[in-house]
Amino acid sequence: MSQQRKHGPSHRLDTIYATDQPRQDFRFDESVARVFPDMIRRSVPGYTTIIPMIEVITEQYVQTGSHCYDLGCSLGASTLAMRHGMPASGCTLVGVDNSPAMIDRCEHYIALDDHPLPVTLRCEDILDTDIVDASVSTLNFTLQFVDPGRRLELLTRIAEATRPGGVLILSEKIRFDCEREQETQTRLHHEFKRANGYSDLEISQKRSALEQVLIPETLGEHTRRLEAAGFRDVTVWYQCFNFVSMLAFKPD
Ligand code: GEK
Repeated sequence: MSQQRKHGPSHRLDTIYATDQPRQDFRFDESVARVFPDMIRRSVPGYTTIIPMIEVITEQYVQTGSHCYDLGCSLGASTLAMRHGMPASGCTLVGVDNSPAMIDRCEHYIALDDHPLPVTLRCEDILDTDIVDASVSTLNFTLQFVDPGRRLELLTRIAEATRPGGVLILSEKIRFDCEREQETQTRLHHEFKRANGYSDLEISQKRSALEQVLIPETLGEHTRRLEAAGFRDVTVWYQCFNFVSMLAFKPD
């Protein structure tokens, strides 16, 4: 049975692109923040697997007395996963997002969660935010929205601030050098969205809204830049269609 029939239309909150509208760049505003959990779950293959794994990975690499960062935290799904992988005291957890609508709602979700570790939320650009003495940092589908010309600078700052043995969790939509693979993976991603109840109109309007805003790169480009930034042993731990999650380690 398709996801569409299983869940039924009444469970769909994200109808932002359901009606024909003039093209506008996608923005993380109030209307997106309101439906975000539904939007990301139905749009990003593997998101619902990646989130709980961020807890598992954080638990493995968090270091006593260090700081952990969720960069581009949205409503805090990845922040809460990190929190649950961290000890109750001795470390700090910081979530950063430059969308006020996201941070406002994120505060709410953090308050509803019962883990004792305090979370600091910053409404800031991740390009400007302070990053110090880190063990685990997460960019869960955020780097893709950063100006490609500034990605190396950001990753270098993260690598320099990361303790030896620490890790960056980097999840991204990717593109492929091989035209056939690009076409196959894109088609399968669109089928995933269709199976989750998005119409062809919604898929095509969202695609064009994201065109100038979400700039995907190849796995090779990501690996080379992570290494240039000071990370080593870049490891793809998850892939579903054109969505991947990598680990990048700060050498001992
Ligand atoms: C999750 N990690 O649920 N500075 C700060 N925030 C930014 C910037 C920037 N320069 N650019 C984009 N953002 C989350 C999902 S969503 C992914 C992350 C998606 C923020 C933006 O406001 C949005 O909240 C988030 O990055 C990306 O696991 O929508 O595909």
